[in-house]
Amino acid sequence: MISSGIVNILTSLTILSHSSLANLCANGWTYFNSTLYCYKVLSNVNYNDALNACKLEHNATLVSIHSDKENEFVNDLVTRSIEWSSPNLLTALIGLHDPDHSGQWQWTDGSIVDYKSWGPGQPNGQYGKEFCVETIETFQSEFEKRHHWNDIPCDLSRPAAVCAYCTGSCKSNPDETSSPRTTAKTCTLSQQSDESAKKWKIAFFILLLLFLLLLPFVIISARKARQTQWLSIDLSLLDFFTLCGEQCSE
Ligand SMILES: [Ca+2]
Repeated sequence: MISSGIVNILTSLTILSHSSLANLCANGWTYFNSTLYCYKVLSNVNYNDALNACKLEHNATLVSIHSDKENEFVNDLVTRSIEWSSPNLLTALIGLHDPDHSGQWQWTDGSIVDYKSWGPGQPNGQYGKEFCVETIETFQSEFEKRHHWNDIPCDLSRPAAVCAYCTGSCKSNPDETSSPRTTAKTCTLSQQSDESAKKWKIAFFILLLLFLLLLPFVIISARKARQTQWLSIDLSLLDFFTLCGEQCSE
């Protein structure tokens, strides 16, 4: 019983701590704890409109993707956010582009291009004017799905686009004018978030300490209560026989 109580306290504090972190994102944005970024899906936009719309909220930009895990998260978020008749045609703009038309792909947030997930035969630069990128979650079967990127014309409107912003602070601000860009996509919790996490830890240890300090008193009180109960029963029996006297034996 005691161990289950401790587990319940730990579970509650963990849930509260996680919900506290999730609330770091503004309303309508989704937190991803692997990157500490908040993500939001826009609908029916081209590259420039999406970029401007992202920037209006929290100075966000189109998402940069740096791992299979993040790629999967982004595509799943798009699928969950946009109702579309055919999932294989639900595509979303991401922040990869070729602004110089030189074949050197860059992320709009200035982070280094250290991960790619091009589909078969892509980027193909069709008609020599595909300088922006969409991602698409293709379903090979009920149990198999793949995430593919495809270069497209920047003025082409797509069903979705994904914005992202760091919940805390980036390690270094990307220099929009530098070339090539070498900034890693790193996001650390802000000082305010760090302080919040520290407060939760302190509260947890105080509660745990109080629990452990009070535990002996609880056990002693429980034992005393049990002894008092037995004593009361004994005295009641004694009183019963004392008061009844001869009448009870009749
Ligand atoms: Ca293409």
